[in-house]
Parts: sequence; C-alpha cells; structure tokens
Amino acid sequence: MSEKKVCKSICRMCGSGCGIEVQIEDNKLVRISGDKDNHINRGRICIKGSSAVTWLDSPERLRKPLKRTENGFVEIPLEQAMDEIAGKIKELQEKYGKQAVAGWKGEGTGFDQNEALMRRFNNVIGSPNYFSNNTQCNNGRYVAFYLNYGCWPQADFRNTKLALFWGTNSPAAHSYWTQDLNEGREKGAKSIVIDVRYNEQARIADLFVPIKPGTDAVLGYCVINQMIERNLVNMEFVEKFTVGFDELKEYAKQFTKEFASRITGVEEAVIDQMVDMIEEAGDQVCSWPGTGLEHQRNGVSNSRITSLIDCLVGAVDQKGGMLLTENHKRNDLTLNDEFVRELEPIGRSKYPIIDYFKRESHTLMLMDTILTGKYEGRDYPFKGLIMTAADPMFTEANTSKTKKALSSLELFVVKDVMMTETAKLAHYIIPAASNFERDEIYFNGIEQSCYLAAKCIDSGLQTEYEFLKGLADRLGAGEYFPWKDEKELINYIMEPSGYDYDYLKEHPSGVRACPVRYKKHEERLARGEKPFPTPTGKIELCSTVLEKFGYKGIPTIDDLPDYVKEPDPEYPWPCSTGARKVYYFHGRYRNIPQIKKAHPHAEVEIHEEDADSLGLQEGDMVKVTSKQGSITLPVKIMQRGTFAKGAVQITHGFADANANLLTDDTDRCPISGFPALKCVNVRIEKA
Ligand SMILES: Nc1nc2c(c(=O)[nH]1)N[C@H]1C(S)=C(S)[C@@H](COP(=O)(O)OP(=O)(O)OC[C@H]3O[C@@H](n4cnc5c(=O)[nH]c(N)nc54)[C@H](O)[C@@H]3O)O[C@H]1N2
Ligand SMILES: Nc1nc2c(c(=O)[nH]1)N[C@H]1C(S)=C(S)[C@@H](COP(=O)(O)OP(=O)(O)OC[C@H]3O[C@@H](n4cnc5c(=O)[nH]c(N)nc54)[C@H](O)[C@@H]3O)O[C@H]1N2
Ligand code: SF4
Ligand SMILES: [Mo]
Repeated sequence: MSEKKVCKSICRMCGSGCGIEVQIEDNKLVRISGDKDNHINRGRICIKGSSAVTWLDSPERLRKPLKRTENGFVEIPLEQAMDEIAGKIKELQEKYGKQAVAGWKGEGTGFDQNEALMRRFNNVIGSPNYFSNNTQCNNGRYVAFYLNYGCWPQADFRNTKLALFWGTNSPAAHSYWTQDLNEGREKGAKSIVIDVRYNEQARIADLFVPIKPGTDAVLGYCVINQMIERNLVNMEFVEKFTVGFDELKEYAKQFTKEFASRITGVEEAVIDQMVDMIEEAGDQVCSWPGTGLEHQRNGVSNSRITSLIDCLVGAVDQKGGMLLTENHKRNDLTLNDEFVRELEPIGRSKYPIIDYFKRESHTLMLMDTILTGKYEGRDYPFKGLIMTAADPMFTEANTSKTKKALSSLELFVVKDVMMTETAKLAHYIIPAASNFERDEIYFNGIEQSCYLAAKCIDSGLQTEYEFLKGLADRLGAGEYFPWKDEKELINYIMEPSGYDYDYLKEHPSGVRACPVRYKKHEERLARGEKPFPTPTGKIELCSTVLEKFGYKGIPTIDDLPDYVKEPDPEYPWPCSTGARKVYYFHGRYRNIPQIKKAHPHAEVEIHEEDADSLGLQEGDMVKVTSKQGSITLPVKIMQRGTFAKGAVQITHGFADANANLLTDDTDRCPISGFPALKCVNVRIEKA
C-alpha cells in the first residue's frame, strides 16, 4: 500500500509565495495545485509552480556532493566535503586575512531567514562582507523608498483609484498584484503602464505610455511639474508631513512637456492624459517602480521621483495609496549589531547609502577585487566564496568578467539544487534540499502575514541551515548556530510574535499580524511622535540622509543615457535586458520540457519600423554586440504601438544567447551602484 498525503505549503519557484497543496505519495512529490484558502493567490498557480515536480526530478538535479579534480568532478561524502571546505576557509583566512572569504546568497532562497543566516555566518567568520543578488535587485528601490519614507511601503492595488506601473510587469513577475489590481478594477480602479514594451500589464491598463529606455526620470519630473502648475498638489499634506517641497518645485520647472516629450518619446498629449488621470484619482494613487527603473544610471532617482507623485497628492498610508504596513515582530538573526566591522567592506566607500540602509557589499566590485587583489587602490586579497542559491553566470552583469573572476578563486563552493553554469566553475558543489525538503518562513507585506513554507518530503539532502551551521561548527563558531534544526530556528525567529512553528504549521494559509490600519502618521503626530521614520520625521522630498553623504537631497537627473546625449556610432542602440517571461525565473527552469516548449529561446525585440530600416524580418538571425561581447539570436518584430521606437529588448537567462555577455558592470547608478541592465549600448547586424 502506498502512503498518500497532502501537504499545504508555499510555492518558492518564484518570490510571490503562492499557497499550494502538494500531493505526496511514498515520500515523493506527485502533483502541485493552488491553495484556495491562501489569500495571496486564492487557488491559482502558474506554470512554474505546477512544474516544480518535473523540475526537481530532472537529470540536472544534484544529489551527491562533488569535488573538482584534474579528471573533472568526482563524488565525495558530504562530511568529507564539509571538512575540506572548512579547512580551506581557515587556511585562506590565516594566510590572507579575515576579509579573504565570504558568503553570497542568491535569489533562490529569498530574503527572510536564509538571507539573515548568511549575514550571520559572514559576521561570525569575521568577514566584513555580505554578498547577494541585491547588488542588482531591489536595493535600488529599497533605498529610494527609505530615503523618501524611512520604510518600504506597499501599493494598495485592491482599493486604489489609479495605479501607475513604471517599468514593472506584474502578470509575469508578481502575479498576485494582478489579482489585487483586478479586484480594484472591479471597483473602478484605473491604471497607467509606463514601459518600453506593451507588456501583459499594459494589456489590462487604461493608458499605455511607451517610453524610451532610461528616460523615466524626465517623464516623472515633467508630470510633477504639471501637477504643481495645475495646483494638483495636496498642500495641506505637503506642508504638514514633508520637507523639501520648494527645492523640488524649483528643480522640476526645467522639465517642460516639450523637453520631456523630446527626450522620452512620449507625446505631450499623453503626458496631459497622465496628469488628468492623477487629478481624477485624488489622493488614492499608488505608483510601483520596477526593475525597468532600477536597472538604470539614475536608478534611485527614477524610483524616488515616481513615488513622490504619490506623496504630493497625499496618498501615503491611505486607503488605495501607498500603505505603511505592519507585520509580525521577530528576532533578528543577522548579529549585525553584535559584530562591528573593523575591515573595509567591498563597496561601502563608493556606495555608502547602500551600506547605511542595507549593510551589503557590492558583487560587481567583488569581481574586480578578486581579479586585481585590490579594492579602491589598496591591497585586498579575496580568495574564497561560499555561494548558495545563485547563478551569477547568467545573472551578473558582464558574464565574461564574472567567469574570469570566479574561475580564479582558490576556494569556490556552490550550493544549489541543480547543476548550473556557475556550479560548473566550483571546487565543491553541495546539493541543496529544495524548499519542499526543508522548512522556511515567508512574510508577505501587503497581507501583513507570515507563512510556513513547509517541508513536505524528506530527501535527506542538506538544508541551508545545516550547511552554514556545519561550517560554523567546524570553524569554532558553533555557539552562534545553537538550534538543532529549522524548526527550532523558526521558533527563535518568531518568538516575539507569539506564534511558533507548530502554530504556523497548523495554519498553512497564513497568519495575519493585525488588520490594516490607515493614517498612522496622523495618530503619531497627535501623540507628539515622529510621523514617519526618517531623520526629520517627515517624508523627505529632499533627503537629509543623501545630503549627509554629500549627494544632492532631491532626486536629480545627473546623467542621461548615451544614446540620448550623444549616440556612440559604433553602439547606437539602447538595449534593455531582462524583461520577465512568466515561464522562467532568471536562468532557472529551462530544463523543464513543457516550459522550454512554450518559449524555447532568446529573442531580440524590435519595433517594426526599426526592423524595416535594418532590413530585418521576423526570425532573422542577428548579431548584437556591445563593448563587453556579442550574442547571436533571432529577431522578434514588435508592431507599432507595442514597443518604444529606437530601442531593443532581450530577456536574460538563455544559454544560447546570454544577455549578460552584453551588459556593462561599470555603468552604474551613483547612489545604489546598480548596473544599467536596462540600457546597454549595442550594435545590431544581420548574422
Ligand atoms: N516569471 C518571473 N517572475 C519574476 C522573476 C523572473 O525572473 N521570472 N524575477 C523576480 C525578480 S528577482 C524581480 S526583481 C522581479 C522584477 O519585477 P519587475 O520589475 O516587474 O520585472 P519585469 O516583469 O521584467 O518588468 C520590468 C519592465 O520594465 C520594462 N522596462 C525596461 N526598460 C525600461 C525603461 O527604461 N523604462 C521603463 N519604464 N520600463 C522599462 C520592461 O519592458 C518590463 O516590462 O520579478 C520577480 N518575478
Ligand atoms: N541582464 C539582466 N540580468 C539580471 C536581471 C535583469 O533584469 N537583467 N535581473 C537581476 C535580478 S533582479 C536578480 S534578483 C538576479 C538574480 O540572480 P540570482 O541570485 O543568480 O538568482 P537565480 O538565477 O534565480 O538563481 C537562483 C539559484 O538558486 C537555486 N535554488 C533554488 N532553490 C534553492 C534552494 O532551496 N537552495 C539552494 N541552495 N539553491 C536553490 C536555483 O537552482 C538557481 O540556480 O539577476 C539579476 N540579473
Ligand atoms: S507565481 Fe507561480 S512560481 Fe510564483 S509562487 Fe505563484 S505558483 Fe509559484
Ligand atoms: Mo530581483
């Protein structure tokens, strides 16, 4: 008799955290369907979620630890691999200093407990660094929001009157937002999509604004200028709860409709339409800046400017606006307060704002440090990298440099569930328990809820916690990893919330911290407290934190893309990379046959008139070349009205045409250090 059961959990095939029901037979995953009781996805799941069983059963699945030898990879026992890795860490730190080794956590295990664990590990081994995918993800917006509000707000799509989606495509990237927006639309919500492509988000929008890559800040400032001219600013809110309005107003003046239209390619009448819609929505407006804004030279300014539109109408912590949500209290695992960094972290001197808000090192600068042995001109040997849940060979800007740097390490350990291009460069590969094979907590901001992404089967594979605890034990730092397993760990994290592992397990569709409360800043003001958690206690249109570090306080547009200023005749086209497809997650899932069939290879998207001018037809092979490298791939013609003229787009993560062979790791936002992945100078030739 086979043993059958159903385990309710959270899908971790992407970051959306949909509730799932996992059918299990004899300790094997059989089928995955949506959990109707989970409010995030309300029973729906996408093709990635339903394909998890096939993915985890694929030939690339790692099950045995591997060690690189002269004759290629050989299997070795886990305990031996862990002993050897710990021995090498010790040796490298003794020889080169504590800064010579650090851990890197990628997108594969999310941001909650596994990020905190890796930070903790780095602290206890004496490294001043913590590396993650956030050098290219989220930190740009995080910093923008923290500069403005002092916290990370959530867009109330369910109750809004107007949602502005700037360079973000929720149907592909954050499916539950689409459901929230649809709920809002039933109550009359409208939406505007500002994007280089007529994406899935645009298909459900009331207004699509096609924009040239890298020019959003100009459009944003023009909208703000129009709002000021047309007296649409909620002056009562602005005077009571913000600082810096006069400076912002003065700076915005230069962004006339004529100027903005010329730079962005957006018609003046369309700008008027945008402002009309903002006027109609009153103070129920919410704007979401996505990676289209963040992966730019003006990344932080882009995201700040768009979110300031919400601040100027007073849509902050207000039903249908940008909510300052409350979630469960928890214990901090990082030990950041206990361990003072005496050594210099990589990136802090150049991007102090990231260090100030996130205490995070810079992965792109790490590659240069590995290759040169220097950081900011001073000796800085970096020799050992412990990487889990990341695949930088597909995701890091400038793949050629990344490969060179990772290949020159004395110790490179990769922990992953799959054999990846990155793992192929490692000295040791440690198979990871997938999220179905280990326990993890997951928080959702807008739901103000906590969930247990529960272990459903026992594979015997090593979890993230066991990996770091195993190394810490061997390095004499075991006292900092005292918990027996993930269950004990989760009990520790959740202690202040009053909920424990067992309670979360019994409530698989989520435990809400508290009901949503609006206008908390007004209550705080009435109590004589700071209304917002910024240094001035107000929303900082002009940031005192930026000024403290020598930047301008208001968001400024310091540098426009090259093709706008003065096109390089050798590389005249701006290429935006990495627009999400619902099927794939960065480099993942290309080994799932049903997914590969749906969208088999990379394409370069181009406006039909531009294709005509280059003599290109659908499917023609072209060579796309940047200063960093070139790739060859087929053309996808985009009809008039569905794409910005004068630009191209390539999604990343494909082995046959890896977009990051083109991207430039040195062309960065001066505040966040983000590479301009969404605006790379390229040339296009028929192959
Ligand atoms: N299926 C799937 N979902 C994912 C991911 C995935 O790989 N696959 N990745 C996850 C991660 S880590 C993240 S950070 C999020 C990202 O989430 P989003 O930021 O929503 O990512 P995209 O869906 O790629 O949307 C970016 C949009 O920006 C547009 N764009 C490009 N350049 C510009 C520009 O200069 N200006 C404007 N206005 N728009 C521009 C692109 O055309 C695209 O529509 O998605 C997450 N969700
Ligand atoms: N050109 C271009 N490049 C980009 C982007 C872009 O838009 N354009 N987007 C950037 C962004 S926003 C991000 S977030 C980064 C993401 O970059 P990465 O951090 O490299 O993320 P993934 O490619 O998702 O790699 C995650 C890895 O984790 C593994 N994994 C999955 N589950 C587990 C687990 O439970 N344990 C372990 N140990 N491993 C697991 C997967 O197999 C996969 O190999 O890419 C960035 N790169
Ligand atoms: S959107 Fe798809 S992959 Fe992401 S959590 Fe939901 S079901 Fe899983
Ligand atoms: Mo990301």
